[in-house]
Amino acid sequence: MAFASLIQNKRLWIVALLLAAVAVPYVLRFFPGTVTPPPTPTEPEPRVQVNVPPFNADSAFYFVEKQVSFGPRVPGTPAHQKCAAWLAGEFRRLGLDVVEQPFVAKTYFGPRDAVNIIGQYHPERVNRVLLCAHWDSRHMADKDSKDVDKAILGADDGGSGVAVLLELARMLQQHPIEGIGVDFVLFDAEDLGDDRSETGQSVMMQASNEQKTLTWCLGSQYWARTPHRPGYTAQFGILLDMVGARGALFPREGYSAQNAPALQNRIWAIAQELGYGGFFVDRFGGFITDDHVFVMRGLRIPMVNIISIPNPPPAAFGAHHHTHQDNLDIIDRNVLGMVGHVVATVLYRTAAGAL
Ligand code: 1BN
Ligand code: ZN
Repeated sequence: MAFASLIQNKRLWIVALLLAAVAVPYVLRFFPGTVTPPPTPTEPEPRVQVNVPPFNADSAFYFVEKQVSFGPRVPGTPAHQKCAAWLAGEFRRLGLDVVEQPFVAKTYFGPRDAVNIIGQYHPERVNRVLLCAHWDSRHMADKDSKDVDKAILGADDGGSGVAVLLELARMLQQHPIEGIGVDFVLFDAEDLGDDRSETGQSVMMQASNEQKTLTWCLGSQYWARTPHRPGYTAQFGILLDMVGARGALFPREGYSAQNAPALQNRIWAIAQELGYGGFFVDRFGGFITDDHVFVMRGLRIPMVNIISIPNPPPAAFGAHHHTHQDNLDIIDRNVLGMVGHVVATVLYRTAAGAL
C-alpha cells in the first residue's frame, strides 16, 4: 500500500486516534512535570431532598397558654388532674394511641399521685423515635424572693417542651410519615426535687448527692423501670426542657454529648444549616441530670436533651427558672418555632432515611 493511500484510509485513522487516546496519557505519566489534567472536583454528595412541613409556632404558643390556664400542674392537685385529662384528650384528638400510666411519686415531702402520658404514632411500627418532655410544674418557687412556697406556672419549665411536642403530633396528623413510629412521652413529677442547700432545713440533709439527685425526674425513673410496652426500645430519643423562653440558648448538654454524640452532632448541624447556629451554640453546657439520663441508663436508648442554659451557674437556666417569672410573659414564640423546626427536620429526615 502506497504511503498516500495509507493517509487516506479512514479506518486506519480511527484506530490510530483511539490508540493515541489511550497511549498518550499513559506515556505522559512517566515524564514528571508534563501537564496532566486536574482531577474533576468531586461534588458534595447530593442530599436527599426531604420536605419538612412548616412548624406552626402560634399553635405551639397556644398549647403553652392552655397548659398554664389550668394553674400550676403539681401532682396531687385538681389543676394537675384537669391538665392530665386535657393532654390525653389532645393526643387522642390528634390520632395517637394513648396510654396513661399512673404511679405514686415518692417525693421528698411525701407521696403524690402522678401520671405519665404516652401518645403513640403508629404503635405497630418496629422502628421508633422517642420524643419526651415533662408536663408537671414545680411545687415551689425556691429561686424567687417572694411567695417561695407557692407553686410556679412553669410556662417554660414544663409547658414549652409539651407544647412543641403537641404541635409536632399535629404536624404528623396533617403530614403523615412512613417507615417509623413515634412515641410522645410526657413525664410527670420531674420537677419536685430537693434543691435545698446542705446548710438549709432540708429533710434530706443527711442524704448523699446521689440520693438528692434521685428526688428529681420521678416519672422518667418510673417509666424507664416500667415502660408502657415491655421491652420497649427506640432508635434514639430527644428530650425538650425549657425550650420556649426569651433569651434561650442551647449549648451541648454533657450527658447527651457523652452518651449520644452522633445524634447531638446531627441535631446541632441541622440547627446550623437552618440558620439557628447563634442559638444552638457549639459549646459545652454542663451536665444536667434530667429525664434523658434515666432513660439512657434504664433502657439504653441514646438521647439528647435540648435544654436552654443561657448563663453560667448559679443562674444557669435563666433568671425566671424556679421563680414566678416563669409565666406566659417569658415565652417567645420564635424560640418555640426554632426548636420545633429543628426537631421536625430530624423527624422527617429520619423517616426518609436521610438523617
Ligand atoms: C430542668 C428544669 N431541671 C429542672 N427544671 C432538671 C434539673 C434537675 C436541673 C436538677 C438541675 C438540677
Ligand atoms: Zn424545673
